[in-house]
Amino acid sequence: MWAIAEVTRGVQGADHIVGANRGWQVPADAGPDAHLNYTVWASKETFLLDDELTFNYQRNVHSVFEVNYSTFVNCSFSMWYGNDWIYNWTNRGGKTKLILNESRPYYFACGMGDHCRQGMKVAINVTHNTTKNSTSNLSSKPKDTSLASSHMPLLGTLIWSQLLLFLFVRLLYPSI
Ligand SMILES: [Cu+2]
Repeated sequence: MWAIAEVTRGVQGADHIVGANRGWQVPADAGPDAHLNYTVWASKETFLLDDELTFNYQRNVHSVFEVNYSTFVNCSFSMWYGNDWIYNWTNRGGKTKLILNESRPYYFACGMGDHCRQGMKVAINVTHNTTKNSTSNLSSKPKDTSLASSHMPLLGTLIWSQLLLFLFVRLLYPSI
């Protein structure tokens, strides 16, 4: 049952569109009324294993680089050198879709100009889906305990009556 749920989850993995309808751009370019903030966007999403992550952006204007944590924090990378970023996910068509197939934090940033420093970066944390398993455990547990508790008093009574009988016999016939 658990295995089936996991497989289904993999097939139906949610697609998270970075920045929703605002897409992937320099936050300030979306205008002050948009309040575009990728940290806020990510905090409202739940990223589960095998979900999809989609970046929609203006081609040749922006890029999608996967970086490590310190590079993410400092924006200390250059898209022209391959030693300070993990992977270049930039797609010429302006649409990057990737599958989050590892439960770990992921860090992405744009490598164009100072876009990263301007907040064009996003950190997401992918977790393994355990909610479904824990709820199924919760629903099966009361059934087990109710079954056990309904048998328990009967078993207890039997043991106690045997013990009392034994002690009674010992009292009457101490020589046995
Ligand atoms: Cu950019």
